[in-house]
Amino acid sequence: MTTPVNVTVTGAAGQIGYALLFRIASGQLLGADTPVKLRLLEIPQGVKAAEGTAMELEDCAFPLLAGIDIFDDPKTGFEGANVALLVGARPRTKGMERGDLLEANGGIFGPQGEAINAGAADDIRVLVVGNPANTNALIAQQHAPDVPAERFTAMTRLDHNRALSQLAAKTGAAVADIADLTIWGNHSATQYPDVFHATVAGKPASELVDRSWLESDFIPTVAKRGAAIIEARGASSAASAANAAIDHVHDWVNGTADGSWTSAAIVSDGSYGVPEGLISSFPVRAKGGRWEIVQGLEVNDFSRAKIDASVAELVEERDAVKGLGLI
Ligand code: NAX
Repeated sequence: MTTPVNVTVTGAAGQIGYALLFRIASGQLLGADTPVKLRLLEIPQGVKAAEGTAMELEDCAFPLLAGIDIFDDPKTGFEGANVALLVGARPRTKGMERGDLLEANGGIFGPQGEAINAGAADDIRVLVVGNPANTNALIAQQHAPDVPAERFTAMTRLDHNRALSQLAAKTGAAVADIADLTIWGNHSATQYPDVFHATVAGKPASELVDRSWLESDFIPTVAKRGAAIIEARGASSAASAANAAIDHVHDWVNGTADGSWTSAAIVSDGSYGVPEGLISSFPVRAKGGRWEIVQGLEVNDFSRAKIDASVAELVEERDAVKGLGLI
């Protein structure tokens, strides 16, 4: 049997964790030939529930699941990790200012970055799901100076998938017929879902939908979909978030399909005017286990303004965490 891949999942007892772990253990994250060892990291209050989930994972008798360990200390939780899914985060509670939220999450993602730096495997790949995902990823990355910066990413794949689905519904096409859609910027209400390079069954999407639909329907629907799910379900997106995390890591490790691209928040190299070092969403392809930003796309004035607004928010968040001494 091939050596199992160690996958650390934080927030393992949460609702995304519950939707995620069974899919990882069944082989959907890394492929049907790759055994996995799960390392569940929780806070002490979450350990008992994580133990319950571990019992259920055992009861599935997944052939690819080579072991499950549970931790409440990041130092041990990330030891030997090849893939880390950072899902657990401090949610915003009533009356909490943005600075308090960033500080509380700095207290989580700083030490987790240090633990990754100290103990993870050389090929560690990190996906941050817990919000504010882009800035949490930046904090973790800044605390892991020995890990190549490109190994820290944040999730905008759920936004990407939501955009695919909305565009398919509007044009009457199948999701599989849509290519080259992009989410730019922050995983927040300022994100910019861009259809100007997208095609629907080979036709430019911009010829099939008009500007007013884009502005007053598509963009706000995608950006506010999380709130709409909470309103309808009484709880935030869980299975769709877990699905997007699977898509992100699966593509990162195995490569994106030939031709088309997807969206992921990765460390900027300065492309498209996004300041170097920010973790911002781009059009990306994965090849040989690395994300590459799709280069050379023309950015029209409408897109430029939207990208700039979302990137400005990321700059503000970065400056705020810098000001708080978190990076
Ligand atoms: P839950 O509240 O159900 O679960 C979070 C779990 O994390 C809890 O079990 C908690 O004990 C644990 N936890 C908290 N601090 C921890 C720490 N320091 N170490 C380890 N575990 C810790 O939240 P859930 O619905 O699972 O959502 C998790 C995160 O995903 C939230 O921050 C949420 O905002 C974020 N989301 C991000 C999305 C994205 O597209 N990037 C979409 C879905 C989701 O909203």
